[in-house]
Amino acid sequence: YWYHAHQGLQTSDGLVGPLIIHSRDERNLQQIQYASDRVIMLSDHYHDLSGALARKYLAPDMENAEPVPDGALMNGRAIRNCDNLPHRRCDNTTSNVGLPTFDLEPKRHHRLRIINVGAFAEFQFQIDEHELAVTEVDGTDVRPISYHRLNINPAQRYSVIVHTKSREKTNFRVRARMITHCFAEKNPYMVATVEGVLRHSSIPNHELATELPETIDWDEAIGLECKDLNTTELAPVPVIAAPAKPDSLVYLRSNFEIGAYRLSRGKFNTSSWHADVQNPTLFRAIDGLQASNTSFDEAQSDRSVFVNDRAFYQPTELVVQSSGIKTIDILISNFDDGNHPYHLHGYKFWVLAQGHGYPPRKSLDGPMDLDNLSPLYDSLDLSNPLRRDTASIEAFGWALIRFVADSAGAWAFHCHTWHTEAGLLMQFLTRTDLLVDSEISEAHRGLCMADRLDLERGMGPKDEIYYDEA
Ligand SMILES: [Cu+2]
Repeated sequence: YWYHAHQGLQTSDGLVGPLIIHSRDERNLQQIQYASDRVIMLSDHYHDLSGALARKYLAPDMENAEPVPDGALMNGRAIRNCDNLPHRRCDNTTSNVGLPTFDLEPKRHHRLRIINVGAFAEFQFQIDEHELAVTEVDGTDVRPISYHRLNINPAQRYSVIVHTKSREKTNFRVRARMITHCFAEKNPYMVATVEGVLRHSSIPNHELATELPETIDWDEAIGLECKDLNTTELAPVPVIAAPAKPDSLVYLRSNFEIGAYRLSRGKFNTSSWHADVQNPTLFRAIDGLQASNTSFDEAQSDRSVFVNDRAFYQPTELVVQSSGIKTIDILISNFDDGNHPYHLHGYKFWVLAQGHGYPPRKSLDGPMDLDNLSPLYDSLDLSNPLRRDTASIEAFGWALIRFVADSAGAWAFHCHTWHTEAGLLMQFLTRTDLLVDSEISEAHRGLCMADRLDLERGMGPKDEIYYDEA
């Protein structure tokens, strides 16, 4: 796992770090035993702070042209030649700081935990002349499958096992390339690949490598499309079958639309999220449930999992409410030309199916319900699908995911990129039967009663600031 800021895109400014939780059962769940355990964080890197970039990104006529990174970092490190950045305050006197360097004992297996902590770019990661056996996906241990290159989208995590076989060489190039085809514009200052060095070395060496070794790249074509690694072959350990049927299917059309003032905003169905910093949905829900406020009554819907548009203002707060333990399917169709790594807070979901175009269904103009989608549902293999918390929907693609809503809270479901700031977020308000007995601490209430301007510091810009520009 990893921790990061969730106010605006402060993640992009470096407020991130790994959070590694060791299972007591790790030695059994991981099917290749390893001698060492390392973290490699990959990140796109912007030479401007997220606040300035977000203001420009969300301005009129930008049509969702996301900020294009200036470079990439491996564990926060990369070397740039300042001669190529004449417009920046930058000099080459610190260019001897060393490359990202990983010393691994020879003739052993080693676990590398790859985390994409960036704001937008998908990476393709590789170590020359070393296969990567994937053994963990977003905290789920899986049976090892080897890849030459690993595609990883923002917020996703993969563990890979590498074997430091004895060879004539000891130093190998580690490459992490951003897939630049998904960038909206050309950035003439961008360096799309960050490179490091893997050293087979049995003695700890505190000197970082300063030169990139000439080692052999894989000869397959490099990836150009932004989409998830094909994970259908990855089988979790232990086996957990998905529930046979959902209690409810939530269909989300994910899209960017240009609205008033020529502002392009991300939408789930007809909703584009705007947080009310002083009145979080969770507080309103707990207070409302405790006061038996009828706007939280399930009786307002004939379904046990429903969009609560009485307690929440649907155009800016799409909240799906449920009580008791419910199995919820989310079918997302992506109607734009960008890739979206969707992340669900608080739960892991089963990735049941992903595809391009529309999901298979009986009637092309029929509703997106279980009956019309029976060709899709009949084709699912529920025996042991991959469980993860961040799955991408490729451009003009779709995905079907399933989770068991058994934990009380207001859980965000959002695209883990700049698009969150454009409104591509909704929430699942789950286990209202337990939430009614929850308590909000005075400290939490006090935090939300702070001055609105203070609370909004670091958040993305509001639409209102653009009205004069439009
Ligand atoms: Cu997105």
